[in-house]
Amino acid sequence: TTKKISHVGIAVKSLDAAVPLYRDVLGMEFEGTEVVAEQKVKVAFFVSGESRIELLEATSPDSPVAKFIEKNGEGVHHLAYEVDDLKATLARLQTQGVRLIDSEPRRGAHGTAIAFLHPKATGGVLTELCQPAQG
Ligand code: CMX
Repeated sequence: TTKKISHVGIAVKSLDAAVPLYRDVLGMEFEGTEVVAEQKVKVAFFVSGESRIELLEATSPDSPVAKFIEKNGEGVHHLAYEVDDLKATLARLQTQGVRLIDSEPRRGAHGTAIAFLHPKATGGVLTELCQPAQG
C-alpha cells in the first residue's frame, strides 16, 4: 500500500533559473542537487513542512524530461508515492495487469529505489513508486 505522497516532480529547463523561485520566493528549504545518471536528470529537492518538491532538469537531449518539455513545456511531470516494499508492490501490479515502465526497482535520488507506472495506465498522470533508502 502507498504511505503518502513522497514528492511532486516538476520539469524545468534550468535548475539555476528555477531554484530561486522555490527557495527565495516560496521560502522552501533547499536540500541541494543530485545527478541521477540512470534517469538522465539533475534534480533539486525542496522541503515544505511535510511535503517535498523535486525539480528536474534534463542532462541529455534524449532524457525523458527533455522530451517532456519539448512536447508540453515546463510543468508538473510526475507524482511519486512512498511504498514500504517496492518489489512486492511491482509484483502485485504485474499480476493486476498494470502497464509498468519499470518492472524492477531502479536507483533514484538519495539512494531510494524507484519505479514508474506508465501514464497510459494511470489516467495520464506519470506515477512513480519509491521506497526510501534503509536507515
Ligand atoms: N506525464 C503524463 N503523460 C506523459 C508524460 C508525463 N510526464 N510523459 C509522456 N507522457 C505521455 C505522452 O504525452 C504520450 O501521450 P500521447 O501518446 O497521448 O501523445 C505518451 O505518454 C508517450 O509519450 P512520448 O512523448 O511518446 O514519450 P515516450 O513514450 O518515449 O516516453 C514515458 C514516455 C512516460 C514512457 C517516459 O518519459 C518514461 O519512461 N518516464 C519514466 C522515467 C522518467 O520520467 N524519468 C525522469 C524522472 C526521474 C526521477 O524523478 O528521478
